[in-house]
Amino acid sequence: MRVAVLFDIHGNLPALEAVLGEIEGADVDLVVCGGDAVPGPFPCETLSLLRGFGAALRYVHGNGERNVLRSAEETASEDQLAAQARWCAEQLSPEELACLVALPATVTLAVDGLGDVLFCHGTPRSDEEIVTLVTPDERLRAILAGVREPVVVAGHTHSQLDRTVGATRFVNGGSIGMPYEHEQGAYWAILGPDLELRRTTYDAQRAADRIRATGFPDAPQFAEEYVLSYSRPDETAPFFEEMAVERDRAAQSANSEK
Ligand SMILES: [Mn+2]
Repeated sequence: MRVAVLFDIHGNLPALEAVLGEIEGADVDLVVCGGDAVPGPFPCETLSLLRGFGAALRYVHGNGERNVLRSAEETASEDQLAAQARWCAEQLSPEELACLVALPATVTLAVDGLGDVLFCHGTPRSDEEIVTLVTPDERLRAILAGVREPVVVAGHTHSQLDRTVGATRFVNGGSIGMPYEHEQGAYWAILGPDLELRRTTYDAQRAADRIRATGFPDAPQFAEEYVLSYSRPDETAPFFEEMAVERDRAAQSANSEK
């Protein structure tokens, strides 16, 4: 079996359309959406394209889908991310929201040449746990302790990765809609029989115009930061790594106070 891996689309429809064009010729059996298809500028269109794969789609939720669902039930808008999630919740039909509720946290598939592959958004135990290119082996080893699959494919930090600790290969499939990479484009992957980390280019100017024409809160900023320009992984990884270490510290001190 051969699998196309789509993470962190974030409602960037022009980027997704470009990737779908390549999937058509890639002879894949299944498509895995690894979460954070929403929120973003084109939530309905993004979910509709994914659902077009029908029975060939496996979809695990990210923190993004959870945030959209949570914001559908809250009314206060504290910050930009909450406002974006709420706008998406307002665009989606009750039926589309119900589909998001039903999404699993992980999916395991047997892939040609790679064996059992566990797909998750952040890590096997959390859709918001952070792994970056500067995560020390010891921290990654602890995260993967108890995982039986030889390969774990995740997203969440929006930069492609392929590293191995102990017996486990940990891959980040990259982000289609909001990548932190060295070049513009949509980043995704094909699994089977090898791992192919892919980059698909698309017309950034045209995409930015389409995104700006949506009602997504701060659409011009999204277009500027993720389509017309981009941050590099060596710039973002230390920032996210620090956030992860800070969270671990907070969790430990909360535990020791119990
Ligand atoms: Mn994301």
